[in-house]
Amino acid sequence: MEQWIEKIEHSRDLEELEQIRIELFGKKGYFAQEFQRLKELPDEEKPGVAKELNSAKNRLYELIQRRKDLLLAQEIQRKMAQERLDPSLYDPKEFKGALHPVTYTLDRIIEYFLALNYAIESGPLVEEDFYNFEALNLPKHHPARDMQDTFYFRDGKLLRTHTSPVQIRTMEKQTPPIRMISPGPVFRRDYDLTHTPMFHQVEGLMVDEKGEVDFSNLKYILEDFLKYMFGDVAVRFRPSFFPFTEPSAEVDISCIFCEGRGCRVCSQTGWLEVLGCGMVDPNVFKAVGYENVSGFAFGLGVERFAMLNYRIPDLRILFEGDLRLLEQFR
Ligand code: 2U9
Repeated sequence: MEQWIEKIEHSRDLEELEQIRIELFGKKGYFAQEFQRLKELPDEEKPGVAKELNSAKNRLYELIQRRKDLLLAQEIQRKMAQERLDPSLYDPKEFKGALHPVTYTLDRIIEYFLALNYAIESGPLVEEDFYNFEALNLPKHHPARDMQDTFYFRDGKLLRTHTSPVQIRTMEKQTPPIRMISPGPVFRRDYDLTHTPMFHQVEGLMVDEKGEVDFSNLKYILEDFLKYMFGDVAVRFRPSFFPFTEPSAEVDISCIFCEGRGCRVCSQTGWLEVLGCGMVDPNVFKAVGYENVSGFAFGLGVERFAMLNYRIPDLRILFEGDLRLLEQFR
């Protein structure tokens, strides 16, 4: 008896304790054998020995249970120290989950363009230099390539820095007219308060016979789209430059926080930049073998739209995986 108690108290882990339990209570274990031997005893001794055996059995059983609880607690402690398990995580029975605000925003953007019969296209995240840069009027050593820092693989492939390669691939496969958007993740070597190495873009492209698509079409669509997304806002186009569009523009909406009066979010300007756009550069059409066409293109960052739409003050909140964010989107 004392031996068994000692063995139990000195067991170092749950596995060792389980071995002891089997030795004691298993089919061929200590108690099974002792109860077998009971049969051979003279009848008058049987009740006394049986009583003793039963009480020893109960005591050892109790000790094993207590030791098991202790070892389990120690194991959890050790695992928590090792794995940095967060014991404050939500109880899945209480929290049913929700879609991420970026998903809601993406869905809403896609909904708008689906209603206008735009096709939704997608493509590889690991891209070739040609589709990500060359075909977009960004030849090697072009200074504009420095505008975005790129994740390169050793074989020369790269993580796409925009979804524009999807438009190139679509134009290669199809003939005009083209009316499409390309939503999806993009990657840039950038990490600070307002940039993350991965974010989501939606880009759009419309191509038809020369003269059929012009800047006024682009202006109309984007103004309508921005009012659909942000409500009753003013929209303005500012001249800008992108290698893949000419002419190019950046698009602002009147600040949704101060209604254009000037505040911290809009840096007292009354305007928030939300889009880039322009007429597709002839060199881009040349790269895909298109002739006698014209087209417009635009691009936007989905995280930025989500932050403005849901008044999320800090980009990092979207990437932390804190369920308290999702709880607000059920
Ligand atoms: C093809 C031809 C032209 C896509 C365009 C922008 C302007 C633009 C930025 C918005 C915020 C990127 O996510 S962001 O940082 N985009 O300003 N994008 S025109 O032009 C194209 C694309 C594909 C074949």
